[in-house]
Amino acid sequence: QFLQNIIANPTFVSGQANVDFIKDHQELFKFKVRQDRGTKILGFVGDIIVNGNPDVKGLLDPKKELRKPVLPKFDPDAAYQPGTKDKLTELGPEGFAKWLREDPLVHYTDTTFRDAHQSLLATRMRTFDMLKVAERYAKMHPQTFSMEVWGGATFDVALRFLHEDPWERLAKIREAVPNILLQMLIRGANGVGYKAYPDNLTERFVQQAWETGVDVFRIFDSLNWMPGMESCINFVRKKTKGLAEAAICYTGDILDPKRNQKYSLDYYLRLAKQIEDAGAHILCIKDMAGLLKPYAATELITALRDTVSIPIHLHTHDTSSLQPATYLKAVEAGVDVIDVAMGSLSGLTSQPNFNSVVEMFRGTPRHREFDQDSLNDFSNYWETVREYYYPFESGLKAGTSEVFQHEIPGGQYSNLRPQAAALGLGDKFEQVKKTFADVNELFGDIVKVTPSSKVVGDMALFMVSNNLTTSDVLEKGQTLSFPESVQSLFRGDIGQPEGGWPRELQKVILKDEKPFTDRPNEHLKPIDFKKEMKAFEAKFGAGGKFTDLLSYLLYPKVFEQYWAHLQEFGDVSLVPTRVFFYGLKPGEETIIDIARGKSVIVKLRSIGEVNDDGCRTVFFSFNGQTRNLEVRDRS
Ligand code: 3PY
Ligand code: ZN
Repeated sequence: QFLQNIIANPTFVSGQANVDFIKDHQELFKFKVRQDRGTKILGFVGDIIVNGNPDVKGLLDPKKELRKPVLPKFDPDAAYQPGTKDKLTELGPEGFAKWLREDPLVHYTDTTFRDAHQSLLATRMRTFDMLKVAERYAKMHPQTFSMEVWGGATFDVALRFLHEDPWERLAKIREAVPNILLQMLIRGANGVGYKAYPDNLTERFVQQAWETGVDVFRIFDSLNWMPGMESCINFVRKKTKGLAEAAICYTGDILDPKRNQKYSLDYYLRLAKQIEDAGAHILCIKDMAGLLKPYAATELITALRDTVSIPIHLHTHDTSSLQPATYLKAVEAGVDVIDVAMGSLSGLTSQPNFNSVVEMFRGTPRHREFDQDSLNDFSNYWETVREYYYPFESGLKAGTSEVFQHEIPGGQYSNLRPQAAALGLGDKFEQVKKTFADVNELFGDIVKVTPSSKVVGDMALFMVSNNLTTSDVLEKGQTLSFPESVQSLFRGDIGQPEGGWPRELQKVILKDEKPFTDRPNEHLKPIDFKKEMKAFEAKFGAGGKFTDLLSYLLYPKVFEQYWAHLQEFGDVSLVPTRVFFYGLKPGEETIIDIARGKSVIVKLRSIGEVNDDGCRTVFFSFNGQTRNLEVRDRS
């Protein structure tokens, strides 16, 4: 420990240690009491019992009953059947894409582990609940095209709120699912963040994601700006043997003369060709808000199949509840893969219902067979598990055609409401949605998806909080101080929209600052990984993992907090979800698998009164032995 303290000391690391170094730095003799895994986890459980999980504070329903989920049936001894992952290994990315384009049956991507919960439950689904069923799923449904399991908001949320390592999540899912393609969503030059990152950071990130388990990289740019996607497509081609799936984000309505001036069929076809020319193996139509209506899908997919020779993957959100019809038309028009979510995590702002969409095609030439009883088993499992996440539900009860007006992406909807509530605008959510549409018009009708959609949301909240109309913004703009994200958008930090930014508004927002129109990443210094690793180890201890370094470089503050939590409580992803969010009641017990083949049984006996030091004694039985813990009461 003494040596570790020395090599982690900033004075020592900077090479400025002199002969009095040890004398002057008495903190070098401060040793942390080493705690075993079980004790650390017990500390976490004790803290949740006394103080609650801050993530669900104020959102609890004391009457809520939580049932135990029933695991779907499977044969644990059965071998994994070969699936799309094996096909990719056999054919390579080019051969695989050709095979996919020619396969007559429709393929399915299951988004349950990523977009479904991002869009319904504020991205809070924990690795714990996924791992309970991942192997079962891979064994029961090997004909699935891919499982979307990573990227988008999950990276940030795993570290920030769930105190989990996203890389570990991916590695564990890969181990449980060796036969089906694993898919991630990457925001092009913005990686899994909300801003541009140096190119070499994105390159190493892509390489590491492939090595840890990602096969399909769905790449998009939040303004459909090709330069924001091209480098990422190249990184996938150069650094992996996986599939570069580049996406066009769908907005407006190609069949509505009022909405198809800018975002016309020709616009989409032109982009599709550019994407194919950039080297993508698969083209995705990413309908993030669920705006692609059924007859528009017929036109779009038919024309795309004639324009490009790569396979086409369709993604949508069922916010309006029309989207199964869109899938019907898209499949008729020859789309190759569609995105669906397990029944009980489908619909509304999530993807259409996997179980039901499969049935829609039964008896037709493009039907792909799935064991429906088993799909329903999985749906029942998720229905029970979903209840554990009730504080994160968005409150949307039924499909809404309002989405065709506000165009809020499904993945953003479940976050915008709490964001509005946090600003005291909870009862003005209707106005926020309407203002979201006004801001879009003000900004020149842009593509809205993370991160551009977040900026539109920030501006809408800013205007509603300050009682501003769009004309107020234009007239009084010089005296307003706009949210930082809005200034950044108009500066060009996340790229360029079709047709450029409205000039007058850009001037109002940026004042005297000059915008740029080239790739924002060109303005960023490349990362010196050797130097960064040295600094990382000086800060967090020797033997740093490269994946941790990447997490730190992407989200420095969030990683620091995650790291501190890890040191104090250990790997809390192993704690069952019910205990993670709600703790234990006196008399309740839980089993925690703290390592492979090693479990501890924790039972809460009672909680003491607050003592003079502001602590409570929590009385546990731990593997049958009495263990008392002093926990500071911060409530
Ligand atoms: C994300 O970027 O997280 C999205 O899901 C965009 O749709
Ligand atoms: Zn989505």
